[in-house]
Amino acid sequence: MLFSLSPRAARRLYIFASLLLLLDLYALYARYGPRHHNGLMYSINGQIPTDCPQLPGLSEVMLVLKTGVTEAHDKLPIHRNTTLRCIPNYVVWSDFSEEIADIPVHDVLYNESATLHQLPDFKLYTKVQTHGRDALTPSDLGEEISTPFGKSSPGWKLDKWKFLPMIEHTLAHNPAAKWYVFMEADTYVLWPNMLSWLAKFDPAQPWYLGNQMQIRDVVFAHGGSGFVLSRPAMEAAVSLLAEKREHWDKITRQEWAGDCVLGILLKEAGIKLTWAWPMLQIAPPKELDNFGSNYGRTPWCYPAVSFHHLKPREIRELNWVDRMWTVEGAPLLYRDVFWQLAWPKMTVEPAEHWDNQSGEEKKIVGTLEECRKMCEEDTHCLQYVMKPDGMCAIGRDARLGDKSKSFTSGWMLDRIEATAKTLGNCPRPHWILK
Ligand SMILES: *[C@@H]1O[C@H](CO)[C@@H](O)[C@H](O)[C@H]1NC(C)=O
Ligand SMILES: *[C@@H]1O[C@H](CO)[C@@H](O)[C@H](O)[C@H]1NC(C)=O
Ligand SMILES: CC(=O)N[C@H]1CO[C@H](CO)[C@@H](O)[C@@H]1O
Repeated sequence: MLFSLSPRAARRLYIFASLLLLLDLYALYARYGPRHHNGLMYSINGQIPTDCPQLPGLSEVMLVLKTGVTEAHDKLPIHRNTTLRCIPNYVVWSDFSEEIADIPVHDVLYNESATLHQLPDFKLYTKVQTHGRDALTPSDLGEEISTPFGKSSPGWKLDKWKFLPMIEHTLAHNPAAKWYVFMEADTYVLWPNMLSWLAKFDPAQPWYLGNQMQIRDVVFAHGGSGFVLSRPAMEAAVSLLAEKREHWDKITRQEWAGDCVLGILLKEAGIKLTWAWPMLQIAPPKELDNFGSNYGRTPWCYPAVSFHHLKPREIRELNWVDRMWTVEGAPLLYRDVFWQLAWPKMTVEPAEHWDNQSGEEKKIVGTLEECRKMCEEDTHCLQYVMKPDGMCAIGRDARLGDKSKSFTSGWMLDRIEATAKTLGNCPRPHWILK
C-alpha cells in the first residue's frame, strides 16, 4: 500500500531529478591529498553514575550517535550529561576523531576506499584529516541553509557517506548487542520509553523500526528521528554489504540521503520497515500538532520515544521531563508532552515575537484583536498569529511554535483545553508492535 508523501519527502523527490544532473560534475574535480588516520579507540563507557535508574534491557542496547566535525562542538556536549549519562554501551561516529566534552568521537570513514576519499563530497574530510579542525572556515561551520533535499553545506554532503560504514563498524565493534539504536546530535531519545518499547519485540527476529519516509518507491527510516535495528537485521545488512561493497558505494553516490541508502540495503536484505511514527518524531515538541492524526494514528496516547531538530536547551528540557517522570508503570505519552511542555507555555495574553505556526492565512489586518476575532468566528480555530506584514493566519491545530521576531501569537485556551480533555487520559497506552 502506498501512502501520501510528506511535504518534505515530496520536495525531496522533486530535487532528486535535478541532483542527478549534478553528479556528472564529479569528474571535473581534482584529486585530494593523502589521508591521515588517528588510531581508533572505542568507548564502552564503564562508569555509570550511581543515581542512574536501573532500566531493564539497557545493557543489551548499543547506542550509535552520528555527528560531523562541523556540528559536533555545538551539538554534542549537551548529550554528555543527558542522553549518554546512563548508557553503558555507545559509540559516537563522525568524520573526524577527537574528544568533545569527555566524549570520544571516532572517524567512521577512515577505512573507506581511496576512490571515495577523492570524491568532491570528501573535500571537507580530506581537509580536516590533513590540517585538523582549525582548517574549518566560517562557511564550513556556518548556519546550514536547509534546501528541499537537505542542506548544501560540505558537512551535509559528506554525511550520507557515513551510514554504511557506520553499520559495518558498529557491528564489528559490538557484535553482541540485542538492539542497535541510531540517533544524531540533534535527536533526543527517551530511554525509559525506548526500552519498554523494545522489550515488546523478539530481538532474535530482524527488526527495522523507524519513522517512515519515502523517496521514489523506497520506504526507509528517517535518520534524524532515530531508528532501531535488531542484531539479525544488522548482520543481514553487513553481510549483504560485504558481498558487493562497490555496488553499494555506487548507490550512495546516486542517492542524496544516506538513510535512504540504508533503507535500500535493508529492503534488499529482505527486512521490512516497521512504521514507527508517531513514536519516533522528525520534529521537536514545539512543532507537534498536538491533537492531529497521520497515517491513521493520533499521537495522543502513544509513548514519546524520540524527538529531532532539538537545540541543546530543548534537549535539557526533555531530559528533565523524562527524568522527573515517575508515574509507576506508565510511559510518558504525547498527552503528557502536551500537558507538561506545551500547555504551560500557551499563554492567556498573546505572545509577542512568537510564531505559533498557524497555517491558514486569512487576510491583512490592522490589529491583533481583529485577528483574534477571525479565529473566534471559526469554531475550529485553536490559535492565530499576526505576521510582521499584518497577515493574520489561523490554525485548527494546537502547536506551541517558537520565538520569531515581529510575530504575535495567541491561543484559544478554553477550546484547546476542551479538545485536550476529549482526547482523554489514555488508560491504555498505544504501542506500535508490527
Ligand atoms: C557533566 O556533569 C559534570 C558533573 O556535574 C560536570 O563536571 C561536567 O562539566 C558536565 N559536562 C558537560 C559537558 O556539561
Ligand atoms: C577495511 O577495508 C578493507 C577493504 O575494503 C576491508 O577488507 C577491511 O575488512 C576493512 N577493515 C575494517 C576494520 O573495517
Ligand atoms: C506549520 C506551519 O504552518 N508553519 C508556518 C509558520 O509560519 C511560517 C511563517 O509565517 C510559515 O511559513 C509556516 O508555514
